[in-house]
Amino acid sequence: MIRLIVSFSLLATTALAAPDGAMIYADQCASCHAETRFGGTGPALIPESLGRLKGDRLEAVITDGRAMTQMPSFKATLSPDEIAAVAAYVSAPLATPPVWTAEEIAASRAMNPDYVAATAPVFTADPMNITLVVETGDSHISVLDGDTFAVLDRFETPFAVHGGPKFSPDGRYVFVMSRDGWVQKYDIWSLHEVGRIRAGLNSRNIAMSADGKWLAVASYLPETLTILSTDDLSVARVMEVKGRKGTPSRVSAVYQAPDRNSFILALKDVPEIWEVATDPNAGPYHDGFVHSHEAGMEESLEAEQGLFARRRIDVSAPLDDFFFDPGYHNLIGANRAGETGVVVNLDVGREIASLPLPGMPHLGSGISWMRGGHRLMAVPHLNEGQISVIDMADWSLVKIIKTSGPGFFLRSHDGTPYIWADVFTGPNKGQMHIIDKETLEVVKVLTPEPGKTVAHTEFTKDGRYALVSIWEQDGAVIVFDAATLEEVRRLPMVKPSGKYNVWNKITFEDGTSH
Ligand code: DHE
Repeated sequence: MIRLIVSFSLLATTALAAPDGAMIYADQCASCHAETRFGGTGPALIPESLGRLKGDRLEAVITDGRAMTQMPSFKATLSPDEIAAVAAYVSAPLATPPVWTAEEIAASRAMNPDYVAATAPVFTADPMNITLVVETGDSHISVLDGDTFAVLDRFETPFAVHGGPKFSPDGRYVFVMSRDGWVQKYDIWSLHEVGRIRAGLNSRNIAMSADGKWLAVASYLPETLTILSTDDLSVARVMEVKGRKGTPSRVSAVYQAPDRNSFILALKDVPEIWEVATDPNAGPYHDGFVHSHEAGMEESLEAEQGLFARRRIDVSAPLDDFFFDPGYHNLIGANRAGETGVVVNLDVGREIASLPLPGMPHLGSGISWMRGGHRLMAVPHLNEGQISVIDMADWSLVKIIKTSGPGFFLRSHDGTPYIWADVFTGPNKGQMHIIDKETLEVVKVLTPEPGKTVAHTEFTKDGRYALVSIWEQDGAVIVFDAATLEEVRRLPMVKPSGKYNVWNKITFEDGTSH
């Protein structure tokens, strides 16, 4: 009898036992996403990398798979409970904090054995007017001839490319980064990938040094700035990012400051901005700046010099999302509450002004231009249907331009009188506002594909045409005549996001984000 009861209770326990997410992961997922969950042929499955893919949305991806990728549907293999268990497992933090050292970065480097560097462009198109279209829907980049809009090549990228690709100063090579920290080097002249390396586990963006020798990779995980040699993607330096008091900090973004021969880092977790020299003759960069005349309170002034010397600039609270003035003397950063812009003068190394920018300003998408002898800058807001226009001489607010919803990207070009401003969220996400740079009035609202997200504009080298994304899986890039605002071409693309013209990028055209 006792034996019977024991057997029955064992049976009941087995029948009622919740599915084991870890075991399902090892069985079904690890071959593509790696035992470590750091990613393999599939992306990393750790909370830091999942972003907005949580709960029901994550379970839906496991259930249905992802169209046009290698992610299959598990509907027929796993029950809803098993899918929920594995989703919960990948959403939980790793038992031990992930490690990604310089050695592991170096070991991930894979150069393309088929790559042969061409001695001249293998196409007849103007190499300065090439435009890249990032197609996030199936992880590819299309290489467009900026005059004929013919697709010269379409190459595969790592999953989830984010931020602007960065071009070498001569426009020949481009570097692309994915949220999983992969950096890919592509030779535009040869239309071939050169190689790739994984610089971080969860990365934010990349920046190119003014001399084209170094590429910096900002990461959340680990909390590092990785500096690669652009030549062969080898690791030049991995800087652990820790505040003055030793607190580790994620790097929100790294920016290239060509006029200063440096990288500027936005730090997420400590009230500091870092400047890292890309000039071997730099310095001394004063690091510690705490000094008081009270007895015993004086602290020594540390100094670094030479290549990759680091300077700390103290700010009152962590700042994100930077916009720079021409010459890179000042930056504007957004405070965490998303209500204020803070101006930091990089020459003197301190905050000099603040301005009201309520509604989550997206300073990284800011642009600037000259109007009546004044340099103005315009910034969209992620939470408000408005664009703030600021006079960069005295940081005063010139105007708030109302739009039909919150926007993400702003673009213009020296060769056009207009700013193109999208609406990224809400019922009007299909609208593109055309704003006159002189009157600051919305002169037209384009709705090329009602109901579909229409976002991100890039211009051709001469500013004659504006390329806009229909940001959908069965999307397109629409080419508009930038003067008449008429559609002239429609190129089918798979969820196209950002577009990047070689000339506009390497000349730091005013109308483009850098
Ligand atoms: Fe981006 C650029 C940060 C969400 C598409 N985004 C940038 C840059 C930063 C940034 C710091 C500038 C880097 C550069 O180009 O060197 N982005 C952030 C965020 O903090 C935010 C709000 C949240 C996050 O998850 O990271 C965010 N970004 C998004 C998206 O959801 C977008 C729309 C879709 C996607 O692909 O993830 C998106 N971000 C982009 C694009 C650029 C970008 C296309 C480059 C714009 C350009 O013209 O240069």
